Amino acid sequence: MSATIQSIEAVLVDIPTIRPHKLSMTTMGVQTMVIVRIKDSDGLEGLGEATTIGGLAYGPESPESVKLTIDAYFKPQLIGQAADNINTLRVMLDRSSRGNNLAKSAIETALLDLLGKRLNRPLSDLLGGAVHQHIPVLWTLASGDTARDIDEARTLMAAKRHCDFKLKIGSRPVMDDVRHVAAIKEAVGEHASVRVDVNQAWDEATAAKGMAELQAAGIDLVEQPTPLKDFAALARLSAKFHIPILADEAVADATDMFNLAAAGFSGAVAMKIAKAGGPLRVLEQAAVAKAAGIGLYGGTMLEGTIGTAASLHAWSTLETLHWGSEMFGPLLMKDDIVVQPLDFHDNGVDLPRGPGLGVEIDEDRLAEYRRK
Ligand code: MUC
Ligand code: MG
Repeated sequence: MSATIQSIEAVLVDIPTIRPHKLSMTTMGVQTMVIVRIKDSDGLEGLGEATTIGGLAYGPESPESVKLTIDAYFKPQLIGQAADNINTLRVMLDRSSRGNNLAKSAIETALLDLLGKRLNRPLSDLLGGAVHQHIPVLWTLASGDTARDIDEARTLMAAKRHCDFKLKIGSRPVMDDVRHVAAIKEAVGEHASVRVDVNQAWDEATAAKGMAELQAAGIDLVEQPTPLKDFAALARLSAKFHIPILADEAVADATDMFNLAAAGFSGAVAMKIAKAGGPLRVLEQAAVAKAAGIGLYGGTMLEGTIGTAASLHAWSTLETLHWGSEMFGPLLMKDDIVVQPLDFHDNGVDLPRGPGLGVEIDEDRLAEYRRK
């Protein structure tokens, strides 16, 4: 008889960021993770993480609501079930609960980690096997200050920690943002790829003006310039400019990807396990994007090491990540809650080895940062 699910715990963990992280909708000084621990009847444990940005500023699930969803709704359904048939458990959760993809992602990740530990195989093996062991990772410059961003970029380039940068814009008038971006592009030079993330802050007319200016300044990619539900605007803008658009908030899962492509969008997609509902679900989205000729990019919700490792296992199975990844979340936090942090070097990060996620909790530091 296979092992059954014995206990599920969802823990809120607050870790300060290394500097303020300024997005168009909020400025972060702390990151809150929901760490999920699933134990089976053989005493094995699987880890998962659900993380968002700025409480409810980014999307409809907050860390607190994720914990409540897991405690009140998912846990009673999952306890006592066979732990190793993840597809059956996911179908059960999808039938009983609409949406709540962040909470589902944490559960799916923890079940995959548990199965990997049981089989003594890395999570990427459960997804068909890793094609890559080292994933490129850019850095986001978002201090809100141009000179500070340039210093930060130069330090990271010199250390070969990152060679590409994403700039968070959209909270200031468009031409102020364009000047900020152009100054950074000028400072980092032609070999560094500079992209911007507007996080939905522009209307279509402002986006058209902004994209023309950013294209002239040598910027490589414009992420989510317009509101998430306006697929027609994204499609029109993608037809109008050479500079490609990266769809982020607009596309959570495979269905969104299909609908955006069917609306005439061309460009790229920021895949995130949190938006899609887990590593298995995000790879369904990747397949739709690939079929539609949309470029792939490994996106983050600024997860800590557990969520980042889960994402890396998914990205490692894809032949091509056209725009690399942004899996730097653990580096934005002042501390970590795992024993062995991820190895960031040579403008990327290594896929962790070891069974499941390849990540182990540091109980002392978890105790220090868990919400009291
Ligand atoms: C987003 O919208 O892309 C990812 C990197 C970063 O700095 O913010 C996030 C969210
Ligand atoms: Mg984004």
